[in-house]
Amino acid sequence: MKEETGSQPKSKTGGTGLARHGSKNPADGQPANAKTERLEPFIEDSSGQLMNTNTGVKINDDQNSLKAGERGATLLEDFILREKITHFDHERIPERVVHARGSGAHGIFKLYEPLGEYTKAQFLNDTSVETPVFVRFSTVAGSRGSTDLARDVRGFAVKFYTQEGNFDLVGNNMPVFFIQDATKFPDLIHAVKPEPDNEMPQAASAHDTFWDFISVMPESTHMIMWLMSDRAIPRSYRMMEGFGVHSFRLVNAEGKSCFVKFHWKPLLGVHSVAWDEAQNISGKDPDFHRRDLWDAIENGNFPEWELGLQIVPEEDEFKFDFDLLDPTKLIPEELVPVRRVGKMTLNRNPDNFFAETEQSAFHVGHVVPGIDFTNDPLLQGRLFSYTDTQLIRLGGPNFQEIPINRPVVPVHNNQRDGHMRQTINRGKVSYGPNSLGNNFPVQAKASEGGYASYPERIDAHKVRARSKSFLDHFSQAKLFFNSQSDAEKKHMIDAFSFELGKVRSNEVRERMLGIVSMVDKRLASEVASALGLTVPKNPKRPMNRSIPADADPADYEPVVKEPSVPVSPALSMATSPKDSISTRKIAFLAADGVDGKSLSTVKTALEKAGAVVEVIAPRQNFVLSETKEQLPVNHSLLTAASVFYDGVYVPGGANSVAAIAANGDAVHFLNEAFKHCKAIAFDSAAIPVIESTYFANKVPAESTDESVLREGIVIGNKASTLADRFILALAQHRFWDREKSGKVPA
Ligand code: HDE
Repeated sequence: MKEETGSQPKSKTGGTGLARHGSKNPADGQPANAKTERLEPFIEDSSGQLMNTNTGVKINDDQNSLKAGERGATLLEDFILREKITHFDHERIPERVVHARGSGAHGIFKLYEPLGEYTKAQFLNDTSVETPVFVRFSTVAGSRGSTDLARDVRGFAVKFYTQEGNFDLVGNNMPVFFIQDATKFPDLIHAVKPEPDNEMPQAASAHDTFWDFISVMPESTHMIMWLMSDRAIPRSYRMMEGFGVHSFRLVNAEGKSCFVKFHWKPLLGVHSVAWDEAQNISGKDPDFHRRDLWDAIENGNFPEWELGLQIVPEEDEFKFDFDLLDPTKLIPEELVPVRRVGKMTLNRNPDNFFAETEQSAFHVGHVVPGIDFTNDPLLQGRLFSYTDTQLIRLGGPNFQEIPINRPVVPVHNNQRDGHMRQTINRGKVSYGPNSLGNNFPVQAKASEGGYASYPERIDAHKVRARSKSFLDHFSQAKLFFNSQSDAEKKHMIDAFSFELGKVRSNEVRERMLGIVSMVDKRLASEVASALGLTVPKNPKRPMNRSIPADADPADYEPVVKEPSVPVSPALSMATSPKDSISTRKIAFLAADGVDGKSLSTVKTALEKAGAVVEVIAPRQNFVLSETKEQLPVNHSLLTAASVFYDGVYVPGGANSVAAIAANGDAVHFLNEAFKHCKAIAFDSAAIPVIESTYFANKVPAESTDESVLREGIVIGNKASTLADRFILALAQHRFWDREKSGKVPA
């Protein structure tokens, strides 16, 4: 059939690739590894192959260029050398202007219940379908090679390859944004990127231009609270929430529409690291999140999220005391609960970072019938930006033909040619209407799945203006701050103190203190005291320079009001479930002479509970147990660091204990784990190690369940009981109360 020769490649199995992609593995009922069939025609595997050029000529000597004599000049004639070097010279493409640093993974999405009441999107109606997905997580500000652990927003972009075309949910790990109008985005990004004169600092918001901009943009206040919270330093991509941010529309088969906010809820809970830890990780393993995601998938610990929807009936648009179209606002879960409608499982790492992760092109405008937009002015601007940016980054208009971006359905339209066109369109007809091609490809009726935009009525003046309903900049910032636990609040005070501490302009710092005082007086005064400044007396009118030239500033005066609900527990990570240690990484510190039983009983128990145990010793390869058995070692104290782990255990064995107690790196390891509020366990025989730590006086002579839940430190002489208590402690993630007693000088 001529019309079937669209851009969708045929797989080796003859289908269009994804028909069996991600199907269940009947043996264990688990989702099968996201299959590569969709990408099969593009996969190159060199094993067992002879080397050849890009034109297919076999290469005889890949070690020497063609020369005039052994010591002679290289000849221009050497087409093999020129091809190789030319290709190499052009290996890099421009990195993304934002979200340059990222990591991707394949997976599947499975729906729990049909949602026909709200949307006609097929993949949200058919519970028997497993929709393949590709997900890319990212930071925003840093370059492609920057650290994963920067204090930053994380991108959370999901491409669903549905049978009705690709749907991209291009979200973040925070539910709101810095600005209300797309036109301010280039300014925001210029302010946060390294400063243009000296290109510093890399992947950091702690500098003058960022805070200068924020200090005259009160609309950023809510987002700044999120950015200064621990949400900006996640423990893992696998432990982050995701948010579509804007209000979108769902439209059902009858054409009825409702508003929707999209959420991703991680099944491992939402967890973060400590700021000092983040900075350490940035030095010791800048690929920490990338490695964590990769390793988890390689080990079969497939990360999972539930898709959540907050649905607001169309008629309730004005029911809230904030504007649903304002992207600096969230809908508190207490007002509209999040309904969990399906699950995403990431189960396959990419084969090739560049071809898949780097070349993936997400676009908030990639929607399918049943999903539509609202007039959120930030969303509207994004609808332009994402295609535009690919034209330079991926080099032309055919980026949708790159394997990772292709839909799973064949493409038939009259678009032709262009840079690097892959599709070979047959026939003479590339226009419509036509008669020579029987008018094919023909438009699809709505009943045939044709996309019809929601016919929202708009009757308005053409103006450049900000809606008055967008002027409340502080109420939800307050809601966020008030909903945090004491430890989370303390971390925010520290984060503001650090970030503004790195700013050199006192004017900027003071303006920021004024803005922060609109959120919480104590927050402002504690930050002011860390900066050696005072909170401005009359911060009622934070300076707002985001005002049109001819506007009356009174029209842009922020509205000061209280939040719709006083607190929202869902905004705090302290309320995240703490009942599992699945995939947590635990370090065991051991040396020659370790008590093999004390090590293996606890190891087996932790692994049974889903944790990953690594043995760390003064040297690589192995330690000898008390009974001279060789026990494998994963890392030496030189290549490992406490910041890579969620907890530490010191097994018994007199010689091992003595060696660990006398080893400065091992003691530092423990002190640092204590400082970062992690669960720590000791075999009772490891008392000499305890004595060489800073926190010796915090370790109870004997543990009880209560002491463990309070202190996070476990000691015991019965390995099985000790393991149970250690599991209890590890599941709490962190014991932030330790910070109250002053910092450990680790
Ligand atoms: Fe983006 N954004 N953005 N953004 N965004 C890009 O597209 C843009 C915004 C988000 O893993 C760019 O392909 C504008 C909000 C993610 O490949 C670019 C505005 C949210 C990613 C772009 C926004 C996002 C991007 C850069 C304001 C959360 C990474 C490279 C109107 C809901 C996707 C690219 C990936 C990437 C523009 C605001 C999320 C330039 C103009 C709000 C996760 O097109």
